[in-house]
Amino acid sequence: MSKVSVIIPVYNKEEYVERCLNSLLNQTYTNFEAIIINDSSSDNSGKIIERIASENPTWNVYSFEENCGAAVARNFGVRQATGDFLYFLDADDYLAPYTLEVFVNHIGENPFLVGPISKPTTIVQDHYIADDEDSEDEQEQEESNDNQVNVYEYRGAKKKKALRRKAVINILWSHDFVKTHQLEFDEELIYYSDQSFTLGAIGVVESIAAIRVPTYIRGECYDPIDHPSLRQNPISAKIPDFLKAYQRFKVQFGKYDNHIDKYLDKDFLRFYHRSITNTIMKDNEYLTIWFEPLRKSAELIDTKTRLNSGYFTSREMKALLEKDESKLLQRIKIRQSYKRFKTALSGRQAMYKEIYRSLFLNRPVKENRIIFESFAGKSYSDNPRAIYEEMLQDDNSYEYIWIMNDPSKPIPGNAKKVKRLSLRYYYYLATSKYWVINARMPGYMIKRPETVYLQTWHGTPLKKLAHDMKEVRMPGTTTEKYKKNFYLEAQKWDYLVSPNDYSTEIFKRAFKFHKTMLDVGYPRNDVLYKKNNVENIDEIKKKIGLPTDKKVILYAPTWRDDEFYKKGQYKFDLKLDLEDMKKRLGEEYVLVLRMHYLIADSINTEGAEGFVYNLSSYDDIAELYLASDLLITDYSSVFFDYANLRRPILFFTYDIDKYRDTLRGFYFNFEEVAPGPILMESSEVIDTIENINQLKGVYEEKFEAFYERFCSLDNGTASRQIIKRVFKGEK
Ligand code: C2G
Repeated sequence: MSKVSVIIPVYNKEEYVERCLNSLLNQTYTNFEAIIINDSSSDNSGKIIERIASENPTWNVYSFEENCGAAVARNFGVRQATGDFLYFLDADDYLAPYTLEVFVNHIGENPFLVGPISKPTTIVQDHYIADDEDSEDEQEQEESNDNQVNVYEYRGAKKKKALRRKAVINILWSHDFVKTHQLEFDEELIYYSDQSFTLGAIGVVESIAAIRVPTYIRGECYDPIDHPSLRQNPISAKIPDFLKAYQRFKVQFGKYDNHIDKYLDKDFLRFYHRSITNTIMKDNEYLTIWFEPLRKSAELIDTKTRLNSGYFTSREMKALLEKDESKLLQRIKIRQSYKRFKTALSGRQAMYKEIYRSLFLNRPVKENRIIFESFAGKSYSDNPRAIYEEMLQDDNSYEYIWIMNDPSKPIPGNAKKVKRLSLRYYYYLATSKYWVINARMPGYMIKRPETVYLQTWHGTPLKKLAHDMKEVRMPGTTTEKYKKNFYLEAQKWDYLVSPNDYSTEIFKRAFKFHKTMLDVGYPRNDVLYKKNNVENIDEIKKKIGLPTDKKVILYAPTWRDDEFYKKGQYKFDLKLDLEDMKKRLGEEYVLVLRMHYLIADSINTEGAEGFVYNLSSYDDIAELYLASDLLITDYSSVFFDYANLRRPILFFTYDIDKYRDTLRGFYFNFEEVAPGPILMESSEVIDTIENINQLKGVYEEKFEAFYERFCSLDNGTASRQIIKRVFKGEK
């Protein structure tokens, strides 16, 4: 039985390293030694490693006095290894239980065997069927084909495909092969040292063997802002290392292998286009810093490849060779303008964006112009609406702009209604002094230094927000992307409204927001204090079309991150039995259904006609709060606002375990804090409503504590206070 040496360098990975080591402990193949190199971590990684290793005699931990980097740590690991095979694993990644077994069983006579690097969302089987495992039942064999491991060979030109895989992880290496060819990591390199090892290997083999079963999961970085992984570092930090690597690899490997040489040139040109020139355009000073290494690199490119690299690129390479810095900059600019021009012609939105960037953003900012937008134009509602309507009370000379998906909708006052994503939308965004917005803006929106961005947000958080979420599982994004985009957005906010001290603390941390917090309560709740009387409520009911002689139940649940059609369009599976509800409560009540704005499903109300009012597209939920006698909700921030009315709240939380534990996580113990009953079945909800009068006494104490914690800032003056501070400059 061959022995594997698993080499794991660790530097400040306290949040990940336990998962990594546990996945090693769970290996079905047990003849391995773990070589863990603590590269002078300053966090708790060392302690975690020691604890786990102390229980496993074949695990060796080495601690460096000072931080030396992954290349040094791995080379050190290789020198300690006593196994027949070597395998590199990173501390923030982890393995399927069968990984080592699959590799050892399939490497055969190959000097190394390459496996794929999989995403954290990959479903890993808990076992695999070995090729030689004979199954008597043919049908079972058929079904298990998916789990079978095939070894693929890449030869000749196809070998290049393997070159694209730069990382050294998830490859089983014959130790003898590594020794014979003296493969090692270039300690001069920080980000690209893996390739010094892999290129050395690829250069000396005829063919490359690979398997495709998911074996190695690359963990996501939970904090790409303050604790980025190596890969997450800004591109400007990586560029000098890349250039250095290119120059070294050309001499070391390119000279001897034509495939590698060509690959390196192409890779350099791709990187030059994608990363180097874009970074230079953001800050021209980089050009001066990188000019010399860039020129040296250009000198190394194969002449034919350089001349065939396209009109723009070959001219830029020429300017480099001529040592003409300003000519190079000029040529990069010409290419980029051409590219922008081409992109602008690719579609209407692309054209608008280009006009926005090159024309509108150069127009003067209008001091008295204010933009309002609620839920990305979906409705005329929420905090922006409340602030706007309060401003209308004043006699002032502001020019109000409302961004809406449907500008034909009537709204009070003299605001200009502008269709979202129209050309005018871009114009007004570019030229308004103030933005009053309750959700995130598209990332391409540029906030000018003169613009004042008042972000009102849209709810007290129960479910974890932004950077407080460890992993983000939403369609169309990754944890890293989501958190980076969120960060860039929140950096643009000048003011952030907070409904209570509890939210203030969370917002600061979860949004990494350090500018002015307006902790004054929620503008959208002002109306709950101003209009909570019989006349106003009857007026609202009439406006909505609700009967005034019946009590109103409002059902307003939230959305589920994992139930969706596509980005921004979520499913909702109604678990309330409407027919039963109508039968038992219909005499006394009507039911208002109010789905979250991200829900795309239309709800089937068959069998409950006359009892159910679907007001999902009604603009402002605050009016529905006022019109209702009690609320049914789940994990929606709706209940924090509704509590201002001191009316009964029922929590219909049929999926609480999944929601709390696997989707988002909560900020507090929901069951303990909730100011009303937690119900799992539709029938329980109906039972509770039938006995609604008993509820008040039971929940009185909890309710008071809840009100004190979350509602005590609200008193009907939030909008007024915000206007004073943001628009009138008062303290
Ligand atoms: N909302 C609504 N109807 C619903 C649910 C929500 O009109 N059925 C409105 C409410 O104003 C609510 C807001 O949308 O406060 C936010 O909805 P949440 O369900 O709380 O969910 P989310 O949009 O994810 O925002 O910090 C708060 C969170 O970010 C929650």
